[in-house]
Order: sequence, then C-alpha cells, then structure tokens
Amino acid sequence: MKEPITVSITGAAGQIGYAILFRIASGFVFGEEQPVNLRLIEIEPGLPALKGVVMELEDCAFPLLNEVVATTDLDEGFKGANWAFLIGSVPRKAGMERADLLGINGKIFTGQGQAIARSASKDVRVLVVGNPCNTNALIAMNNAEGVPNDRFFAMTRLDENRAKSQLAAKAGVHNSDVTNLCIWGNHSATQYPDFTNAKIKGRPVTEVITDRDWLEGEFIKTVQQRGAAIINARGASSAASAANAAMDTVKSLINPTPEGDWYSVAVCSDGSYGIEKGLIVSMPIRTKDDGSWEVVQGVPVNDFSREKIDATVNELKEERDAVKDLIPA
Ligand code: NAX
Repeated sequence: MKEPITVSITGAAGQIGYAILFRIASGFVFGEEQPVNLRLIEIEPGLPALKGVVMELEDCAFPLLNEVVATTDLDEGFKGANWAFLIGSVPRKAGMERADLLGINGKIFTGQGQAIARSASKDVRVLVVGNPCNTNALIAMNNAEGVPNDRFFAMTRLDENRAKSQLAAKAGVHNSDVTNLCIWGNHSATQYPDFTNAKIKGRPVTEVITDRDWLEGEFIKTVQQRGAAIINARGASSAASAANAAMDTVKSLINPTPEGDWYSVAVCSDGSYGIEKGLIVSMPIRTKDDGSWEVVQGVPVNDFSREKIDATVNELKEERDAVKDLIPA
C-alpha cells in the first residue's frame, strides 16, 4: 500500500462537504490504491453536525480511509495537507451587497491562506469552491507566503459540465461527445462558456448546432443562470453536482489531459490572452504528462468572445479592487 495522502476540507459539515467526503474516502478521486487522511475543518456551530458526519465515515468502514480529524483549528486542519478543498464560506443573505460578501469571506481566506503556508505539505494544492471562489482564491494565494501561485485554483468545472450537458442535449448526443469547452473568467453570472471553440464528436459545435441565436443567447444564459435555477427547483443550492465538479477538477489536475482537449479551472493568470497577470481567471488548461499544468495557447478568440471575456475579467478586477486591503503588497 502507498503512504496515505492528506486531504483537508473546510465546510466539511455543509451540503457539498456531505456530498464529497464519502467519495474521496472511497477512492474515487485519488484511486483505489491510495489511502487518504481526511482533516475536516468547521467553525464552532458546525461541529455537532460534523461529529455526525465523522460517525458516518466510520460506519462506512472504507478500506482506504486511514485517519479522520475534525477540528476548528486551521493549523491542525491543514497539517500536512497535500490537497486542500476550501468549501466553507458565508452565504449571501438578503440585503447583503456583493462587496459585503467579498469582505466577510475575504477575511476567512486570509487566515486560511496563512495557515496553509504554515502547516500544509510543501506540495500542497488548493481548490477553492466557496464563493466568490475566484476572489477567495486570490486572497488565499496572496496570503500564503512561500506557496507558489500555481498551486491555487478556483472551481469553474461545474459550469463546464453544465455547458457540456446543454450542448449535448441540444445536439442529441451524449455529454461525453462534447470536448474543448472552456469557461472563461469568473464563476459568476458574467462567466463565458465558449461554444465557438467547443467540439461535438470532433466537429465544431457551430457546425453541429447551426442555431447561432440559441448559442449566443439561451445557451449562455442557461449556463450562467443554472445555479439560480437549481435553487428555485430544489430549494437549496447545487451540492452533489458541485461536489462532483470539485472531484472532476482534481482528477483533471492529477491526470494527463487527452490529446487535443482541455478543461476549465480558474488559475493565476500569467498574462495569456491579454488577461491581467495575477488575477484568478478561468481559462483553457491542460495537465502535462509530468503532472504540471499549462494554459492552452492559441485558442481562437473572435470579437464576440473577446467582448465576453473582457466583461468577466473586468468583474474580477472590480472584485480584486474591493478586497485590496486583504492582499499584502
Ligand atoms: P453550506 O452552507 O451547506 O455549508 C457551508 C459550511 O461551511 C457550513 O457547514 C459552515 O458551518 C461552514 N463554514 C462557514 N465558514 C467556515 C469557515 N470559516 N471555516 C470552515 N467552515 C466554515 O454550503 P454548501 O452548499 O456546502 O456550499 C459551500 C460553498 O460552495 C458556498 O460558498 C457556495 O456558494 C459555494 N458553491 C460554489 C460553486 C462553484 O461552482 N464554485 C457551486 C456550488 C456552491 O454554490
């Protein structure tokens, strides 16, 4: 058996936590030969529920689950972490402005970034799911002194999966037939699901789905608004699909990407595609054979795409400016 890897998860007693822990413990993400330690982080009010979750983990008797720690202490929680899923955050309440939300959550992510720098493993990688996830990741990254910027990611994979399913349904194919779908920008209603470069069974989507009005209008809107549609239907926000997308993200980051394809995750911009350096922006990413990732270069950006990408990147700049006090110079 291999040495266990350590996975830290914040917000572990929440909806997404409940949908992700058991699948990680079962080997779905890191493989059936890889034991895992789970370090579960909650705030004080979440601890009783977390205790119940830990009891259920015990009751699964997972062969790969080596150790479970439940804590409110960040250094204990991130101790030795090879992977950190930052899921917990404060939801937006009625009457709360976006700037208030950015500020409240921003403070959480400064402390978590600092604790990751102090206590996680040298090879730690961090996936931020808690919203506003791009800017939370930006804050954590900038407060994790000594941890390279290329270890921080924010989740847009749920948006990619949603977009693929919409295109597949429209074309009457299976969602696995849809490739090269990039979500650009922010995980918010400004995100741009780029149908112009996506493919269905290797053919451009725009050749298979000739209804351009649908692609430019309803398709984009449906993907952008899908989170709200789930809340309306279910009375609660996406959880199982979000957990699934977080696991898809990590699987894509640790396994080489099939030739010619790419996936979406928000990373620290290196200036590619004219996007300001240092922002956490979703773009087309590939994982190389050596396990490192790269921004796919040369993806065509037409005028329609440029306008959409600029709009979502501008929103990220505004978010960055709203939390500038939380980003050390
Ligand atoms: P829940 O409210 O069910 O759970 C959140 C949990 O986090 C709670 O148990 C709470 O006690 C805990 N928590 C709060 N502050 C914490 C802190 N400082 N440290 C540790 N734990 C803390 O929310 P859930 O449905 O699980 O969603 C979690 C986050 O994911 C939310 O911010 C949500 O907006 C975000 N999402 C992000 C998505 C994405 O695609 N990036 C999609 C799904 C989801 O909306």
